[in-house]
Amino acid sequence: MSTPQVGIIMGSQSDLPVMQEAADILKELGVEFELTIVSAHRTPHRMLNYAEHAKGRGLKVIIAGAGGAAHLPGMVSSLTTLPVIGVPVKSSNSIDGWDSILSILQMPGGIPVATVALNGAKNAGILAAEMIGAFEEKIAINLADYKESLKEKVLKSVLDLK
Ligand code: RP5
Repeated sequence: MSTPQVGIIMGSQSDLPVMQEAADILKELGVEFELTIVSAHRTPHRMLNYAEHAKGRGLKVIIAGAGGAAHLPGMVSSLTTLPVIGVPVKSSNSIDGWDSILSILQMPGGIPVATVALNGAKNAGILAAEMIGAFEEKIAINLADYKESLKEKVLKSVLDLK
């Protein structure tokens, strides 16, 4: 197994059912990844260490998921020059999901987090693969095949309706 290119992190094990979708699509697209739990509030030093060493360890993109007062993606972005994709999670401590979305989305100027939809870990995985695919033709080809399969599914459902 080669060096992971994408780091998937989440604030709690309770985020895993959502964040697993990022891992699944990265696997399907042939992108090496690692997955672990890093809590901004409960393990702040671990977060600092993860973010500061991510680039040096060879990661190219970080996907960070959290719910409620979701500070993990933004704080990680503040500590690295790697692109950070944020996944708002509708967690048990989230009122209705908007708290997670806005905590991740409304970043101050200079510290971007590319925020996907609520529980949108699958798209986070695809977006990370697209960033890698901009420089690696093999991954770009896998993405093109994936998007072709989406098109074929729709066209099949059109035919099934007839
Ligand atoms: C956030 O609080 C985590 O990312 C999770 O979405 C939420 C709830 O965490 P647990 O109380 O389930 O560990 O920091």
